[in-house]
Amino acid sequence: MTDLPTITAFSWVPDFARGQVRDMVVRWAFAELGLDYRTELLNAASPRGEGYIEWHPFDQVPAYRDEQVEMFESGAILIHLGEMHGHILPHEPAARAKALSWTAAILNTVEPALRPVSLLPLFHGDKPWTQEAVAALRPLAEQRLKRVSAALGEDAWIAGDFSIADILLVFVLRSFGGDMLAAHSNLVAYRDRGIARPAFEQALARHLDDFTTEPA
Ligand SMILES: N[C@@H](CCC(=O)N[C@@H](CS)C(=O)NCC(=O)O)C(=O)O
Repeated sequence: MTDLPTITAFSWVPDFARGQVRDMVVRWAFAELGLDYRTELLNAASPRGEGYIEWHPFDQVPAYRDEQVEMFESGAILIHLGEMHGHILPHEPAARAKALSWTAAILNTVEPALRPVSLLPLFHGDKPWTQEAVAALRPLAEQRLKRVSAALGEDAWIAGDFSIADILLVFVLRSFGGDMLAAHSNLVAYRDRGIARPAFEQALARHLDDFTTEPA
């Protein structure tokens, strides 16, 4: 019998973060592929345990291991899964290049603009500078969403057939889009189409099931 691939996740996070931790995207990819995995559950209070930093240099989740490779960074893990198992990363060069371009853009261009607008009020809502900072950062986030909306148009998925780029984009829109998404009905429909996929629902159920401990 071969060992199942392993991904790391937390055994507890506060309620607001449940469904938003990034092991979600790896679980979703596995569910799309119809493949099984095992989880190694870590305490959300860092440091996570002896040796983990050698696996994940930033002490975060998810990390990933299979019989051949050990990895960290959810985007890299998704590319690896796509390369190993197809389906969620097209084989044909032009389609693959488009999916990979969007994968990088979502992580490097879209998410960094959206993230502070969504997270500053959550984590620094009590600070005197938060409102001003969010007001300053919001135009770039809105501009990025406008470009994503224009690129998607009336298509079902961002880069042709459903791919790892959609797993990441749906995750980012769902986690960080906030009230800015309402300006783009195609992005709202896109996010809802993504989270209506049976694989997303399976991944979410398993992610939530793994919260098995109380706060440290
Ligand atoms: N860029 C990383 C981000 C990973 C990340 O932010 N993980 C969070 C959970 S969503 C984490 O482990 N946070 C705890 C910490 O940073 O100490 C990825 O996509 O894998």
